[in-house]
Amino acid sequence: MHAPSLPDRSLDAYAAVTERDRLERLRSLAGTLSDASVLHVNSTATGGGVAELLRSIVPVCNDLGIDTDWLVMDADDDFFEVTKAIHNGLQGSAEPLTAEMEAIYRAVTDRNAAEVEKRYDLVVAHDPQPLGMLERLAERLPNAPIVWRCHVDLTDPVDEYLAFVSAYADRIDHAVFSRAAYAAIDAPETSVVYPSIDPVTEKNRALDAAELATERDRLDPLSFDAPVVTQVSRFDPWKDQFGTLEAYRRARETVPGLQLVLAGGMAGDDPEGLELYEQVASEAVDDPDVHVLTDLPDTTVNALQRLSDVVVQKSLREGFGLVVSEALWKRTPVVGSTVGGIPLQVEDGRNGYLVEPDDAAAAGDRIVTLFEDDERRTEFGANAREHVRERFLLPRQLEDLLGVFVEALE
Ligand code: UPG
Repeated sequence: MHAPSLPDRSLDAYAAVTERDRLERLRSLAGTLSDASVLHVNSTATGGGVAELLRSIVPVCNDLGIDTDWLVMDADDDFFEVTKAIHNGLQGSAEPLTAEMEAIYRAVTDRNAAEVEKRYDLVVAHDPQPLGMLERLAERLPNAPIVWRCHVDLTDPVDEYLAFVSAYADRIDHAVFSRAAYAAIDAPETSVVYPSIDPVTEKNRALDAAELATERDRLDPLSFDAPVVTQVSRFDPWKDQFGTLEAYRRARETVPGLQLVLAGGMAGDDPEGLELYEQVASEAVDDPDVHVLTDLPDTTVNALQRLSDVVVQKSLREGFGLVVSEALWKRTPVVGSTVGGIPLQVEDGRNGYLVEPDDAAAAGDRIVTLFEDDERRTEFGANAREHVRERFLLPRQLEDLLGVFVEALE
């Protein structure tokens, strides 16, 4: 296990975007938790939504006086192949779970659990990767309740994988899902906590004109003088980059000069990423207006989400989809699919449009609708900002999460 290095963060930084009552409630919850030491465990420090959340939650909790650590599992590709199959199985894609896979999973999770030395009062395990650690952790820390936070879309899981996770249910004291519809695992207590974006990070802070100009140059030959539609996603089959390509091709018939950006990274715990990136890049190689970009710095992702005319998130499954709120916060309307957490964020006809996940043609048509009317795009952008301000910023998520911690410790 290793601890990622983290930035300093102060709750005061959120005062401008958070009602005073919420800040007070947060301080009061933190006061209740001031004697507790909390451990978060997940399987990657970079590249992906869970790491993105923990990079903000952990330092702000420490600033609030809650002694909070984040440890990342040490594992190899064999383990991540297994856990990606589990992730895919929970989201509905069946690949048999073999005895060999289970043995790899057990060995790595046991080894990581043995490395936890400090005494914690509460353990928060994220996603399926650390579930195998829970038995040992429960033995070592018998008085520490275990919260399991599930970030995946559990709308239609494969039974075998649901059973795999459910086998750990009696080790979990409190399960946290990103939507009520996902609560398919019968833990003693369950809660729903919507994820959120952090408005003060490099990814989401305001950029001034000079910074935007620098980022425009960095993104050359992409031109923001012509129309741009963007998807920012890990290269992962659930994110459906091929569907977005199809939607772009359709929209381009009506929007002259339309460009498409497919920006993506590879999360450290996702072995499928490189292969899919290569397939997407090769599919796009003959079209100079499709820009497949990898490993962009956060400031560049920020500028890209801000400068694009439309953002697309045509996922086939999506636990929540931080990239949707990231774009909406920057006043960029989103064409998203009606799956998982996307409809919580995209209000059809107010800040973007929703389409069926298998309907690339409809996505293309909605991109066109947004390009037909500049005023509507601006109005949607203003609505988008307010929707995220009210629901999907870090202080709201923290209040919900600390509420779960207080309940788990009661
Ligand atoms: N990102 C980059 N650069 C890239 C690609 C992605 O910085 O090239 C970032 C992106 O800006 C965002 C994060 O990576 O901050 C991706 O998060 P998200 O869109 O939420 O997707 P996942 O990585 O798939 O995250 C998982 C779930 C997702 C959920 C999240 C937190 O699949 O649905 O919102 O966990 O619960």
